[in-house]
Amino acid sequence: MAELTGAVYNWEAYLPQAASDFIREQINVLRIWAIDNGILADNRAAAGESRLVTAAREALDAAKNDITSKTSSLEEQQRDLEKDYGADDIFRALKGKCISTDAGEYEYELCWIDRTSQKSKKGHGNTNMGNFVRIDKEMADEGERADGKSLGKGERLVLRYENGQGCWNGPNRKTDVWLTCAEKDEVWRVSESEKCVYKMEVGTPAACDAVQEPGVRTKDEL
Ligand code: MAN
Repeated sequence: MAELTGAVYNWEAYLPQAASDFIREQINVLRIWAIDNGILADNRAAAGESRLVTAAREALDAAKNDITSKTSSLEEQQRDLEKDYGADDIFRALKGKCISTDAGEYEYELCWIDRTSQKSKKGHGNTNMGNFVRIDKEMADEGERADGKSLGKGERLVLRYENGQGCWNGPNRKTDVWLTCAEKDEVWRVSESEKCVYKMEVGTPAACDAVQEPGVRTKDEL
């Protein structure tokens, strides 16, 4: 038994915390069962506590840890459910994905439903341009462009990213991410209308269902 326990404890060093807690709990359950059934002697350990009590206490601690970690994962899931992922949760699938574009001194990155950032190409680090807060709709009124990458005219989804890194002598950085229907996810251009207030123009298939416009076919028509 001692040899077996030793082997299992060595294994534990290589396991993630949850797996090692699980194994320890199972060993304690087995130990309690073995003592109850007279297979293992209920010797007193150094602290004067019987093995049965030690095992039961450890099993209780393991169960408490399990409750704590499950409760925090439940809270995380509940916070996630409260987030706005748009009509039909369309942006949920894009969560965690990022797209970026090169623009002079910087590379600009959009991480869907997460954050926007400005990355210095001269090694001056990353600047947070805002954290996702909500999805709005606004009217776009822009002319055609030769490359076809224009927001065009009509109602567009605008993702708001706020409370980014503080601007020297100014507000915290924020970004409005304007979306229009396109075949692939792509950051078309980034502008800074006022100091530290950014606008990203992005083409994405995620905007095709929500926005109907002449020339843009909906999924049903394809
Ligand atoms: C950096 C960049 C710019 C911004 C200035 C403000 O250079 O984030 O976009 O305008 O800081 O000081």
